[in-house]
Amino acid sequence: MAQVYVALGANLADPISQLDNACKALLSLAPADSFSVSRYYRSAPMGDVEQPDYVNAVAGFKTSLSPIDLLDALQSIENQQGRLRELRWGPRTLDLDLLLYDDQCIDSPRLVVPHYGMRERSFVLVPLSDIAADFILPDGTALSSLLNDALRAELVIAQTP
Ligand code: ROI
Repeated sequence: MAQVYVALGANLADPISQLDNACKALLSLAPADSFSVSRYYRSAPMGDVEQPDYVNAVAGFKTSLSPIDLLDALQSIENQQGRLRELRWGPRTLDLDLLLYDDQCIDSPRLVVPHYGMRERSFVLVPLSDIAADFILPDGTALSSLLNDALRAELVIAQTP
């Protein structure tokens, strides 16, 4: 079975319940003893669209689904929870992004793994580090160094003594 990590995000229609329900649905794809989920984090929306704050988390589990079958399963959970085809960068009831699938690198029209945005997004890196602090990406980069860079990028040096 493959070890996979999925990012969860929601900012509409009671985001915490959206994440709770998504976790229940994800659990049904996995052996129960392989499933873990990070704490839920409130985060300011990334992007220029004015919208409510998000609640973000990351779940990790083992699955025997292929990457594309897993993507289909994630999209069907999003749809079951009322996700509409919204604006790009707009608010959403539930977003499930496949971040990592074992140490595979996938670059196909429907699926890019590792997920393209995960390296810079603290709302993905921080929850991932809750459940996989020592994680090393397929290209050998340590999660801890990405996290350090992402958090540093949020601050600007005003003066060096
Ligand atoms: N911003 C935050 N903070 N969290 C998200 O999950 C998220 N998802 C998105 C965009 C619109 C990029 N902004 C986000 O899809």
